Amino acid sequence: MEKLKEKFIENALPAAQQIRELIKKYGNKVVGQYTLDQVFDGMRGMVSLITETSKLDPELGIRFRGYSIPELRKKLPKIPGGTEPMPEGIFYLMLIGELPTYEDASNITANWARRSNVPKFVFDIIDHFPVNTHPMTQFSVAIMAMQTQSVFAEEYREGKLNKKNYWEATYEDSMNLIARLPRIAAYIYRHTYKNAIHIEPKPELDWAGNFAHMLGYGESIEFKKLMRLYLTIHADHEGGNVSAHTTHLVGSALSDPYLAFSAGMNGLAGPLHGLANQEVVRWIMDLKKEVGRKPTKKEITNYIKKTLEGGHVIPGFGHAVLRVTDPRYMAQREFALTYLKNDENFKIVSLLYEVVPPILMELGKVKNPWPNVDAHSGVLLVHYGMEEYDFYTVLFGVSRALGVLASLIWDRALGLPLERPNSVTSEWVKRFVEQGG
Ligand code: HAX
Repeated sequence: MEKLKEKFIENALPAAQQIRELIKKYGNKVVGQYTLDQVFDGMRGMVSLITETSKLDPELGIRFRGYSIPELRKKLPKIPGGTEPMPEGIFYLMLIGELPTYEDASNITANWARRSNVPKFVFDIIDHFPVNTHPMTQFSVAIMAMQTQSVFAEEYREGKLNKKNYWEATYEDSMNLIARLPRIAAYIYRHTYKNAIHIEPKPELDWAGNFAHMLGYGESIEFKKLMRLYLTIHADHEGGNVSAHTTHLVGSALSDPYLAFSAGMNGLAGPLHGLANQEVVRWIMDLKKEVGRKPTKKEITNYIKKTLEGGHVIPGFGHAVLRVTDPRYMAQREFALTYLKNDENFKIVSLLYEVVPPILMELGKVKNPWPNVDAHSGVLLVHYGMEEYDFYTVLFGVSRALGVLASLIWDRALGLPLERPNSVTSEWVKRFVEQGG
């Protein structure tokens, strides 16, 4: 049996037992109360999900199994001579709950390389997309197409699955899926933007390094570093965000990981979620077109005001939970300060950091005026020549697979049930308040 699977059995199965005992003993404890506002406000702040892989603190930002991003940039394994963590390491941490050694991370590299063969019909399907098909649509369809390979779906249909083994078939599908995503994403990129000239994988490289290579940026050591950082920091943001929650919700119907993850990707493709990264760069480029390559603070202020007056949000700013600058933004800023300090787009991003928050604060309604992860990622990619903005959310999706699929394996190991909250009509609400609540 694979070492990673053994380790998961060692850690997750006793945890599942402990949780069952906890629920038996404390199942009737009141966790919290919620207001009518929250019911109409997208369930903000209601504790209603279990997600083991990470936890978001409004003031401190994301913690992966308790570790912050700056800590993980130091503590997660790196390739020999490398400076950024290997995404394989954060997957191990989220799945197992312990920091991996370099050997643990490189075992995952080899494991994913073994599983990375994408069936030809998936490429054929991508080949038939009109090139103006949004890359996220191609990505989601390609994931769905691979569903024919689902171990979970096949074993379930054949009656081979016992509830106790759901996690194992979910593990197999999730590992296969994660292993194949970089190839699929790179194929979509090259199909859409590089005249369908594809680049064969180099399985001897680490997962992120090989992805950078297949995209066509393998010559740049810095781009590979950026991919390792990018794919690590976008991996998870606890369970309530749209992509994580959707994957969990669809998975709760025992839809297999292909169905569940593809659904999650459709949520990530929304402009209030992952699509914001392409929106940010487009907005910055429009700003440059309108006022010139080196806008002043005053010109930026006017542009922001015009965007708001047009009834639009400022992309890359604000967050449903965070109340401080996103640590994922700061990690990318540190990267930029090291490698592209004089880049003109980075300078604009830095100016926006100074100019946007006071303007959003002045509106009086924005709960978090600070930049989020998407405010920064695009200009880093543009710096290395990746200027196809519509592709950016696919990169986010490849990374997000690590967190949401590790969570899905945990969902099945913990035996979490079908998700089915209660819903009411607004008529019901009116009667409820009229009768004194
Ligand atoms: N620009 C202008 N107005 C904003 C704003 C922004 N960046 N952020 C919030 N607001 C507005 C909201 O639209 C809302 O206005 P109305 O009451 O008129 O509807 C009001 O301020 C209160 O919103 P909030 O409670 O502060 O924020 P929400 O939890 O409702 O929304 C969002 C959080 C991230 C969706 C929001 O801040 C936003 O639209 N930001 C811009 C898009 C963006 O960057 N999205 C990516 C977020 C990170 C992520 O998920 N990445 O994948």
